[in-house]
Amino acid sequence: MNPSADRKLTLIGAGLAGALLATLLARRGWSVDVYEKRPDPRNKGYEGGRSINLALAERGLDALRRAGLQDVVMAQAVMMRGRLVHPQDGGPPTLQPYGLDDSEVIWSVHRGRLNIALLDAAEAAGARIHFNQRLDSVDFERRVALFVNDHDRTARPQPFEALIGSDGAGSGLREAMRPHVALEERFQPLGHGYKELEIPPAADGGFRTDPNALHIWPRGGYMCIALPNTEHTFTVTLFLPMQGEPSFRTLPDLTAAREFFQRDFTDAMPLMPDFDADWTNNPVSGLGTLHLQRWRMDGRAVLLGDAAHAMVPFHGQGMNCAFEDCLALDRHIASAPDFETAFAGFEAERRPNAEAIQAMALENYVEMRDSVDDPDYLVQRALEQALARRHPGHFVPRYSMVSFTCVPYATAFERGKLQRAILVEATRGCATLQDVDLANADALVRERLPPLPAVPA
Ligand code: FAD
Ligand code: 8RB
Repeated sequence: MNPSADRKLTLIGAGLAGALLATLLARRGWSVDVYEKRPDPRNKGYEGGRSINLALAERGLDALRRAGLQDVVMAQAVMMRGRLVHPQDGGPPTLQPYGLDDSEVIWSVHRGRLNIALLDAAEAAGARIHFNQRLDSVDFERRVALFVNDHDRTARPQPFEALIGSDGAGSGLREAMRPHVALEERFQPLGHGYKELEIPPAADGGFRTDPNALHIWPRGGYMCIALPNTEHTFTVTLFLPMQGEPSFRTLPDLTAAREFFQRDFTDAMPLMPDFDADWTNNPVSGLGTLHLQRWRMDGRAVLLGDAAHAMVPFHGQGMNCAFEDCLALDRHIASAPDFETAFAGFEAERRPNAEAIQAMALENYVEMRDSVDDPDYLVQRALEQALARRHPGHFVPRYSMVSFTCVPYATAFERGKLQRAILVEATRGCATLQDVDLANADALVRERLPPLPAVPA
């Protein structure tokens, strides 16, 4: 479709996906209005909350690059080379590199600053962002959306041509679509929740522990992680079952929480002088996967990002996937003859990929919390790295396909299964990599794995 001044697009939500998509569409010449329920984060007095960081990987970086935002974002990113695994006995942590070298790393970025950079870019491209405007309801018959300002309780009806739901996991557009479309919505709760804590800077202002890693304290049924911030702090997240032993339920008070941390996260405790305040003030939040069989209502509405496919956090791909959605939807809108065709093409392309990353994210929780110090896992991982070096562009570890390439998630998921079978088979009965018959493993790779298809630019 060729954009024209009288063909406007209405986006709901100016979060990470909404702000990026607004930039892409406005640059193509579409007339773009974005309605965001919260106030403008660029206004003074808005910030002051906790500093929350996100892991940015190649898919997200690729989208930012295409939007011309790489430099501004990367100027404030902290490199994470691998997992730094902290053992239970308090012994020294060990680094498991994510990739083969420093070109294969992930980046910790500040959510608030990233969102602001995206909002600035969207407005510079010509998009209009309306803050304090929550989508309340939609008259799809007459194509009018009702927005409410939650501060002064005023309501504004707005005519629209097509609505794009980038309004996150609690999407108001999804709710408005529900009575009209069989979305076949299913929320799969994880049964585990999370709580955020902080490691502040050291007395000399520096980092209290290694900044160039994603720290993991794996404890079998649960874990802590920590990501670095440019302010020399770390955001620590405890992931724990909601019920059972131990669980958020069995840590009813600060004394129980402190004992639990002293016992299980011994080396982390001295890094968190504000533990008591953080534990008391920060909420426990739930986690889960949102499955939808339909993301659209003919040419009138479409969902993307968390609104369409919220996932558990354990692959650090929610934002990366949402950004990839933005590139895809922009491309479909540009090439299809009408919105209905564009939205259908978008959903057909992205839904299988969203399902694949949702499944891989669930699997990565078990990998992170349980198997990272398991002997079988370690020998398989050693072989995986050996095969990755021996068969570049052919045997690519699943983590690498997900984090360092834009190979479709569904392809990464399928090839990951074939590769896993090779690793299990070739390491059977082997305690170390020296015991593995590499010639046999090479033969299995050539026999079972077709070369990895190139991803078009
Ligand atoms: P959001 O970014 O949530 O944006 C939705 C926007 O819509 C918000 O601004 C909201 O105010 C607005 N909105 C909601 N309802 C309405 C309404 N009715 N009307 C108008 N506006 C509305 N992903 C990664 O890739 N890597 C990570 O390391 C990572 N870490 C995370 C850490 C935390 C603590 C959390 C919570 C998430 C993390 N994620 C991470 C996931 C990532 O944040 C999301 O997947 C991503 O933000 C999805 O983008 P979105 O635009 O779809 O939704
Ligand atoms: N949402 C991440 C990874 C994979 C790390 C690995 C994992 C916190 C909420 Cl849990 C997690 C990863 O396999 O070694 N990369 O990036 C980010 C993660 O959690 C983020 C910070 C998070 N997301 C609600 C909390």
